[in-house]
Amino acid sequence: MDSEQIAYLNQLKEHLFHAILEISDVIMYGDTHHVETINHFGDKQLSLDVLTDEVMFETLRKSKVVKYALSEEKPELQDMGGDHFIVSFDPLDGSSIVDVNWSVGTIFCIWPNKDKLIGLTGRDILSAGIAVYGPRTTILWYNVESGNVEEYSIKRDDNDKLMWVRIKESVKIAEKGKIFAPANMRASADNKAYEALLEYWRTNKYTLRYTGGLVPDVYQIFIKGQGIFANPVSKEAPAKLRLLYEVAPIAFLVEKAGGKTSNGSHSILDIKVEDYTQKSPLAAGSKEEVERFEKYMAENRN
Ligand code: FDP
Repeated sequence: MDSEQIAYLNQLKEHLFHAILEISDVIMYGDTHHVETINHFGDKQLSLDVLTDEVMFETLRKSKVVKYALSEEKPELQDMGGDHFIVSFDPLDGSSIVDVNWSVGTIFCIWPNKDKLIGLTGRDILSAGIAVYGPRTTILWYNVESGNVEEYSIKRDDNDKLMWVRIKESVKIAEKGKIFAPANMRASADNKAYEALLEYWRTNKYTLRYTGGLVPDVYQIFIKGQGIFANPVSKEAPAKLRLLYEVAPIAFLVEKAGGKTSNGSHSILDIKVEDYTQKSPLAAGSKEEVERFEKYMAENRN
């Protein structure tokens, strides 16, 4: 990227980070119901999914550097009026666990503006970020200048204003690690490879760390610096995770942090975008753990 593009990207980063503060506020004080409701005064109350989606689109419009944006909620190109980037995002991942007050997140992915995303792969991604709304709101972000995945947290400045502070300069994922997050476990009923892999993790005394929220379930791998998140599929339990809004940005960050990703046979970053609602299996984390995942999937194809 040339210095002009980097400056535009940094401008976009500022806006996106601000959106995360706004979304954090919406989650903290917003309505956690999934359906549109009418409040006491007859006002229409929007679901958190819709509210957070609006925060993101509004932010991207204001940034003035984004040509198109699309989200899990609105999976078609929306014109944002700028020139330089296309942004795909999931404004609120984990909407089925927000009501029980578990950690949820936002995922965003910045692509070059080539008028569309069809035909691109994860190798074209310029940068990406994931924000987790837990006891603290934090962000993982890929810094194009340093080539590092960084972690940011919120602090208050002397005037009590919220600001972002970088708390880790370079997040790295080790080659192996005995933490596992087994998503879509129902697939193991008719996917023998997954059943065998679960048995491997159990008998080798891996530590189970799974919440059912993709963002916290993946985020832990960056912070603990090891482990595997696996979301294999089966005939009875097909893919649910979406390539553009979840799988590709997460894979980009994992691989930039030194980890590995797979759809069962190759890196997620080599999957070509064919449509804006495409789904994919996902394994991500420590290199050796993801290699084992691939080996099991290859040996036990059913
Ligand atoms: P949710 O439906 O709660 O928004 O992709 C969405 C997601 O959550 C992921 O965060 C999570 O990993 C996955 O779905 C969980 O799916 P299941 O509840 O079907 O296991």
